[in-house]
Amino acid sequence: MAGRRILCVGLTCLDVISVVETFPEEDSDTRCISQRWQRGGNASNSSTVLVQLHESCTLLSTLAPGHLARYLQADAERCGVQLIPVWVQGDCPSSVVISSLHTGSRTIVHSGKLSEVSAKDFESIDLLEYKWVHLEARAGEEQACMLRKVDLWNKERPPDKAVSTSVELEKPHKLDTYQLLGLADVVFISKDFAKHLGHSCPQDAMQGLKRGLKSRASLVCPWAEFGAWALDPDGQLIHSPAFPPPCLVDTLGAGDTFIAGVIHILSSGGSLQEAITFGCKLAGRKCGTEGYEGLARASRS
Ligand SMILES: Nc1ncnc2c1ncn2[C@@H]1O[C@H](COP(=O)(O)OP(=O)(O)O)[C@@H](O)[C@H]1O
Ligand SMILES: *[C@@H]1O[C@H](CO)[C@@H](O)[C@H](O)[C@H]1NC(C)=O
Ligand SMILES: CC(=O)N[C@H]1CO[C@H](CO)[C@@H](O)[C@@H]1O
Repeated sequence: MAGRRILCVGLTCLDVISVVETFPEEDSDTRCISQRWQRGGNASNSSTVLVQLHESCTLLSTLAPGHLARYLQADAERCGVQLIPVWVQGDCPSSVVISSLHTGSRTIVHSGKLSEVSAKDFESIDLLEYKWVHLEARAGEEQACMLRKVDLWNKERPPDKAVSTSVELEKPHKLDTYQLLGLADVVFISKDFAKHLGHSCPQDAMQGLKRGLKSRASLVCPWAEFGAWALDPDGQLIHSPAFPPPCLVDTLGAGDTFIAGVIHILSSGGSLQEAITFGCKLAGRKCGTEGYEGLARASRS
């Protein structure tokens, strides 16, 4: 089947970002320079980037009915992301961000919280439509079931119908997500996650985690301005340098952009070395612009 899709499972939230000259004093009354509303969340951000790379992308997220959900759905539609809501009770997650130009600080206040997409919600997905399933690790037990389901599904299909899986492990305090390490074809681990496990460099993290992977899985570890490291299915360590933009503008969401770039290349048959190099180029380009404008022009070569 032509044009199989990529499915991302994770959080969709609203970020309201007010840019101020200097951080306000408590109990004062000031104006900001600019304010923007953004659909955020890691899986949500990666979906936005995947669509720019001309992938058909579906985002499966929990939402609570109300005006925030309406905004998030409209924004996904505007960006070409097919958002499939799992309706639950509660308040959609949102964040108020005060971004100070003077110091570069970002002060963030979170609100709202919803239950996570469950294995049962995942049952509604017709895997025939997909070539790749990416999970933002948030609910270990439930997501382990999803990955096992894809594995079973693959065993009953010819290889050209197989669905690949990836997972991003990045919240060190969510210990139950550690089990996902051994269940996906590609595992992304963030610098924070690696450091939390006591690894001070990506090479150590790879060495320490490789025994937990499933057979012929890959491990990918982006490390900010140092680029990214990875272990390929044969256990070879590979590296791509970072590609810093002429001027650093906005590094928020660089990790989500990197992941989208890697999935894009791997899901169209590229090698892991090509994938992490492309991911670093795309993320570097992202760091040179506000938001995700113009990413698609990043070249693959
Ligand atoms: N300062 C930077 N200069 C160039 N590239 C960067 C920079 N910061 C991040 N990147 C790119 O983004 C990728 C992801 O960076 P990372 O720090 O892991 O993201 P995040 O901060 O979103 O978790 C890196 O592998 C690198 O390619
Ligand atoms: C999502 O992307 C936006 C735009 O770049 C960014 O401001 C936000 O921090 C990102 N969210 C996450 C969770 O990384
Ligand atoms: C909401 C959320 O999980 N945000 C995370 C997205 O990813 C970056 C790093 O990759 C984390 O620092 C954020 O906490």
